[in-house]
Amino acid sequence: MRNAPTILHLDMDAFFASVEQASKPSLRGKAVVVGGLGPRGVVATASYEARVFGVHSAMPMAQARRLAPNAAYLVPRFGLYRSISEQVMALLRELSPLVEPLSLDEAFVDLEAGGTAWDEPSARLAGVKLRADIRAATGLTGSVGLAASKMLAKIASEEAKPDGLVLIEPGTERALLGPMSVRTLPGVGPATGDHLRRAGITTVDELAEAGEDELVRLVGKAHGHALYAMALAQDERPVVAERETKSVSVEDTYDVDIHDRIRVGLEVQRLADRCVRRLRGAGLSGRTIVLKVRRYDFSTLTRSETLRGPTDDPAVVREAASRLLDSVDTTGGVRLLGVGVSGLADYTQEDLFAQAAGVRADPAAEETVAEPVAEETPAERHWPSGHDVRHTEYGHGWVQGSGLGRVTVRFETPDSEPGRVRTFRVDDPDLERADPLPLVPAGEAGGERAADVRLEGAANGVGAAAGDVE
Ligand code: TTP
Ligand code: MG
Ligand code: MG
Repeated sequence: MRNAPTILHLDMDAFFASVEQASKPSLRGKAVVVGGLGPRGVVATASYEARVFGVHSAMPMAQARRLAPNAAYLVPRFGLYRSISEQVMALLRELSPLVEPLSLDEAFVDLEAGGTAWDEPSARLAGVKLRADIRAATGLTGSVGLAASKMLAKIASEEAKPDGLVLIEPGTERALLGPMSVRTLPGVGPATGDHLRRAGITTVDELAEAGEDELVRLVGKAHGHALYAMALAQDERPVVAERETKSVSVEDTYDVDIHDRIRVGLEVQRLADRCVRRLRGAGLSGRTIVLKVRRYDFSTLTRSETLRGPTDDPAVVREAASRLLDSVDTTGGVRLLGVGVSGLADYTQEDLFAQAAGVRADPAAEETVAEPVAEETPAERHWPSGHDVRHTEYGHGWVQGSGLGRVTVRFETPDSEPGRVRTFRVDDPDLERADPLPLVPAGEAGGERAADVRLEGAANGVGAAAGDVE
């Protein structure tokens, strides 16, 4: 492991909800919940103001509404979140060529590889400057962790939340991790946590004391070794810019076309298992399950389904693959079948024991992202809560709610004062859907990019003073 805290982990704070607050002045400082508003909708995220009431990601929306009846409830705007994410990732790439995005709002950066930092003061300064740059470019806050390994950098950014920076000095890792819950470690989800607790292990120190052999006995060979290394704060994983492997897949061509539907189903199950063995062998998991079918006439089609989180659970992949098969007509016979997994991630992100035992860690993890809209009224479909609109007379606004033939709009923009609300008929010809406005007006973005923070200062030791910022 390196001896300077030059691995940076960034994670944006309450990302979707913060974007909504930045674009809607009337929601700043308020409880905001973003997610599926349909009957089976779940919370994607909640603003920190809403978390006070106990609302959190993956919670059924109905439960969130009971806990925080006065919060603003909004439908996600993925296109906007993706564009903000690209702005943030571009700032990270200014720091180093080695940027490893984990999701829209999260990435590792190897500052040393970029020549941006080489010791504690320069690393801290880079983190401070990055947070200021992100704020200037997007108006949003992100939390930064700095450490000598990926695992600790991620733990540090979690500790820093919200809107903070935490640097873990090399050499202090074990003392810091020791009293923490085993759940702090990557890959230790609720199921592994419970399993370890029944064996009398709740803290990282207790994990280390249990010893490698005992951990292997408890959670299996691969996971036991990994768990023990993590307990000792050993993590040598490098930051990798692009994954060389984009997907893992297996396929079989049949000498004789298969006609029997049951046989096709069994083949798909077998391929799913083989694909998962390969996936696990590479230490990966993935979010998107792909089924490939070549029919008797050589027409080839692929069907895919994206899960809420990455998996390497054979049962989950098998089920997804057979759901996909349900939508394919194979009556004329099948020449080739394939199952693949893409959208790859390190498999330690999931619950290790749940995978090992074939237990489902989190039922929501297998739910598809698609939101059922069947029970929404046509008005709600056309005027989704939170989406932007434009009125010929009143200008730019967003949908606060709709129903009973009416749509309520609040007229405000990211750089205006909180605006006022007006109600229209859903078919008002003066009202139309609009694209989101930039969160920071063009021209201002980046205008005040951390001018007062100079990286060169770090080399002279001056930069260490920046540590007081946090
Ligand atoms: P997170 O970074 O896990 O959460 P967050 O940014 O909302 O809050 P914080 O990091 O401050 O704790 O996820 C990033 C975004 O991903 C989140 O804003 C919404 C989305 N998301 C989901 O859609 N479903 C989920 O279950 C989770 C965890 C996140
Ligand atoms: Mg986040
Ligand atoms: Mg995140």
